[in-house]
Amino acid sequence: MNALLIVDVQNDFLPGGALAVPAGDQVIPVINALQDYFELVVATQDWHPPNHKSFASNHAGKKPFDLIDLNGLQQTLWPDHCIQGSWGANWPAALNMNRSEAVFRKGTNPEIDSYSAFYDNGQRKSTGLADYLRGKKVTRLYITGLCADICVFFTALDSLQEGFESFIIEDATCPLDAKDVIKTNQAFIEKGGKIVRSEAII
Ligand code: VGL
Ligand code: ZN
Repeated sequence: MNALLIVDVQNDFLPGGALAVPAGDQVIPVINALQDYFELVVATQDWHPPNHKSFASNHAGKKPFDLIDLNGLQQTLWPDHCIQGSWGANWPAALNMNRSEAVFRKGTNPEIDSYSAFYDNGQRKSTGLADYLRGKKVTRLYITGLCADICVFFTALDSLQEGFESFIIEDATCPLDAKDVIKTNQAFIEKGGKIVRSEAII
C-alpha cells in the first residue's frame, strides 16, 4: 500500500510567512493533484508553544539562524513560527486538506525541536506515525512538503530507518536553502531513498 505524506505545508513556511521558503507556494498545486493517486493521505503540522526554545526570541542576545546547544543537541535558532493556533501554523487556503485522514503534530515540547514527522531531533520520543502507517499496511511512503532540506529530509531518513520504501517527490517539495538540498537529497539517495517527480505518478 502506498501513502502520501504532506509535511508542514503551513502559512509560516510560504511567502509572507515568518519562516518563508522562497517559492514555497509552488508545491501546493502539485500536492493537490497528487492526492487523487493515493489511497491514504497523511499530513504533519509544525506546532510550537510560544516558549519553544528553537525560537531566537526565547534566548537573550540571540538572533535567528544563530546556533546554540539545546539540551545536548545543536540547534539552529529560528524566527517565531508555527505557534499553536496561530494563522502561521494553519493550512494555506489553497491546499486541499480534505483527503488527509490524520494530522501528526510535532515540535510541541519546548525543550526539543522536531524536524522529522516520526521522531524528535534526539530520537527520544515517537509521534506514532510509523506504527500508524504499519497499522494501515503501508509499505511505500511518498513524501512532499516543506522545507525540502530540513523537515522533509529528516522525515525521509527516518522513513527509511523505519523500513518503508521511501520516495521524495522533488517538485512537491521546496528547500529553504537551495545549496543544502543538493547535499540532503544525496544523503537520502545514499541511504537507499529514491527521488522522483510528480509526472511519474500523475
Ligand atoms: C521546519 C525549521 C523549523 C520545517 C520546521 O518544516 O522544515 N524548519 N521548523
Ligand atoms: Zn519549527
